[in-house]
Amino acid sequence: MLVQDAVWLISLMLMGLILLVFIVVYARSQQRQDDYTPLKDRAYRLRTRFFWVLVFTLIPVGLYTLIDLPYPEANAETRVDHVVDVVGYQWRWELSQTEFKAGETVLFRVSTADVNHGFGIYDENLRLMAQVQAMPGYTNRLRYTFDKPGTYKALCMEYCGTAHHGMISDIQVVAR
Ligand SMILES: [Cu+2]
Repeated sequence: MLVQDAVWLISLMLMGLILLVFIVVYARSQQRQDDYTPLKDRAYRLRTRFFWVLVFTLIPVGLYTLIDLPYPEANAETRVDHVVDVVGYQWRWELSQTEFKAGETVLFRVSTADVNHGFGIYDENLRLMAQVQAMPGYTNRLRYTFDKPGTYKALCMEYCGTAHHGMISDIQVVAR
């Protein structure tokens, strides 16, 4: 398990705990010290409270499943056609592979040999298709599927010195 995943899980659990405290406080706030309410009314009240607890529990769970986190499968190394190592240098990219077939999914493992760079994949019209930060000491993963054939470009997206603009690598995607 990655450190980020563990931190995310712990954060979720803490958020859940805080939510639980809120629910308990809310439920208790309705209580009276000397309660002479008939039993059937109390049972009804309990049912109402139970309903709200359920709603407040289900809303976050529902939202969590609905939210589409960016690059959801970036960390999985399965179901990719190629795993490509990318290293940024002042001022060039080194890719272990630069030719792919259309429709192939590539997992880029991006790092840098010196300073921070930004690894951006652009299509033929220089439209940004995917990007990830290149950081010293880290390997950031970027999963991208090349849908159309053409000459893509890898550009640096983080100003990294005088020849930053020259960090261009071609990525060839040929038709199947
Ligand atoms: Cu750079």
